[in-house]
Amino acid sequence: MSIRTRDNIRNVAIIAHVDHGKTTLVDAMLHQSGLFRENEQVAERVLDGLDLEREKGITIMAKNTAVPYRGTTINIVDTPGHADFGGEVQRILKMVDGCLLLVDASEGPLPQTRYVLSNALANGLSPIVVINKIDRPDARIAEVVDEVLELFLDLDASEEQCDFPVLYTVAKQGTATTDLNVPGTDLRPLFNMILEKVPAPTYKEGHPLQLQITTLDYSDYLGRIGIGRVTNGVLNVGDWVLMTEGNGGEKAKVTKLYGFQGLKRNEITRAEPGDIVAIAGIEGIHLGWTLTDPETPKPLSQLRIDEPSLEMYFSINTSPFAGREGKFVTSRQLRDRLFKEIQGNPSLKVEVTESADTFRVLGRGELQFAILLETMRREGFEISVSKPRVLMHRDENGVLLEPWEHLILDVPEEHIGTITQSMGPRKGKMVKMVNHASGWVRLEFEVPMRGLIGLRSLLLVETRGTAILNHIFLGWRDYAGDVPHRTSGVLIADRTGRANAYALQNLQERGRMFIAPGEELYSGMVVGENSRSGDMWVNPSKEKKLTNMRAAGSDDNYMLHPPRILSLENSLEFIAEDELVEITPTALRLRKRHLTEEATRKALRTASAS
Ligand SMILES: Nc1nc2c(ncn2[C@@H]2O[C@H](COP(=O)(O)OP(=O)(O)OP(=O)(O)O)[C@@H](O)[C@H]2O)c(=O)[nH]1
Ligand SMILES: [Mg+2]
Repeated sequence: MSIRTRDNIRNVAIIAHVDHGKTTLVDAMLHQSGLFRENEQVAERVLDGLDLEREKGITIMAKNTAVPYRGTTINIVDTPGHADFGGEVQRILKMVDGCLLLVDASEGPLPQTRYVLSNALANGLSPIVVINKIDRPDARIAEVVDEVLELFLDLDASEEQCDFPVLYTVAKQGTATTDLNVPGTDLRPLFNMILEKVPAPTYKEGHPLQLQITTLDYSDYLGRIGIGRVTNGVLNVGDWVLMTEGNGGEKAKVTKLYGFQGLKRNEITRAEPGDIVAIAGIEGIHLGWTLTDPETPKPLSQLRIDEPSLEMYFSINTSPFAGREGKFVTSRQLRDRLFKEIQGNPSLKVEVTESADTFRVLGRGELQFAILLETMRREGFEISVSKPRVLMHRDENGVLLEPWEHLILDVPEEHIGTITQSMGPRKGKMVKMVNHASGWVRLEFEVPMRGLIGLRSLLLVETRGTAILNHIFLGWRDYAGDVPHRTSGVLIADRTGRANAYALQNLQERGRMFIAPGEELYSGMVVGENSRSGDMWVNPSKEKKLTNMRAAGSDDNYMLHPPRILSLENSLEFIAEDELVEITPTALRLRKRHLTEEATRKALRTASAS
């Protein structure tokens, strides 16, 4: 079979560490390709279309788009930069023939840069290096280019890969240049570089169909959608295909096929080699499966999906306030929602448990869980969840292993001492320290994943908001021993009632309160953090004794500290093993698993006896 090339197509992925400007660059590419009308209003970072993506300013799901340039279709895949979504990048790279490796001109390569680059190199891609944000006053362009080269060498890139082309960009202004002495005026140098350096797709003439599903999407209207690239062969609407992972598989008829153009998906009737397409209407379509010819099946090699490293238990809301604030409160609804989630989100796993009300959810990181929970509460769910727990396993010799992470911390010099002190009990080992001679240092640690839980909030306090934390999965290594979690106890409401200022004024001497006067409480609800260790059951609705002299509360001036409001992520980090976060569309409450002091004590006794 002779090899053919589709000269008028380029398939390229944009990869980088979180926030280095991928989505902004795609924005500019879309704008400059003439896809939008002159006066069309287009949102900034338009591809980050999910509500949570816009609010958090991060990309959660990879997205496909395509722009025309000088008679060529450039298919672009924007990928998420956050480590929790790294698995997605790994698969996306199977769809493309080249990639843009973006690096922030000031931050330089960070852990996720390393991760995405190593995956690109492993797929045999020769990245184009894009040094972005060269407009930053603290840009250190030449140094960053050197650091990128070092990273390539460190990752055993081939000579050809190390000889990468470099572009300098300001994605925000939509400019690129190959020469720092000549300021960019638009993105033409980038488009030209893509045409020149990214190989056009090739295929074997006459080869049977091969199309591997590398991302999934879901729409209420179309159901499950599989996205992938035609590697070989042709796919027509109406064709019967075999969907297979290797041996066996199922036959299916392709009824709906879409191509990408700008932000739209257009219905098409035929897809050819090199095309990236979306397929709807096949219920059982699976990630990683190849769609191939039923007569001469030629499945592509299997996709590797990173194993989950965290588990959490999701249950229906069992607090006394259950059903007050949400629309979806039954275990059936929770179950259906979770199983629908894994249809489009392969990096999560859901398992049933002995209790019909509780599901075990496995994933890659806390952010991933927080995003799912936030999405669900907005849809109207009430859920209670346990503390995320790091998974461990034993190797073939019975040695206990746990996930370790590579942590990079950028902080002002004066905080080195505080940081090393915080890392000790968390079993972090410093492996590198670089002084940028700018007053800032970069500290690198290897630390068990358990030691990272709660670290971000702690360091932000200790370094007065300056610390920048980045981490990435390192591998399964020996169990590091005990890592202390929260050392303080909590204050817990001992009865149902309404918090009042008089009671809170007294309680705030014992710790930091999470609630304000007027808030409704139930027995077992966590209302504050105890400044000492150990839990304390308290009465936040205790009324002031009425005296003959004047009515209670009327003209008292209470000096209350503002309550500490925990975000969802903070709540997940904060709770202890015997506590839960109650999540409803309008409230986040912390609670004890058992709602009375007696039951909590009893559970503790049973646990320590067993
Ligand atoms: N100064 C400056 N800021 C930029 C530039 N490009 C992007 N930014 C800003 O950097 C931030 C992150 O940009 P995004 O495009 O969301 O980054 P991303 O790489 O898509 O982030 P994730 O998808 O979450 O990994 C935004 O606030 C952008 O406005 C640039 O060239 N110069
Ligand atoms: Mg993005």
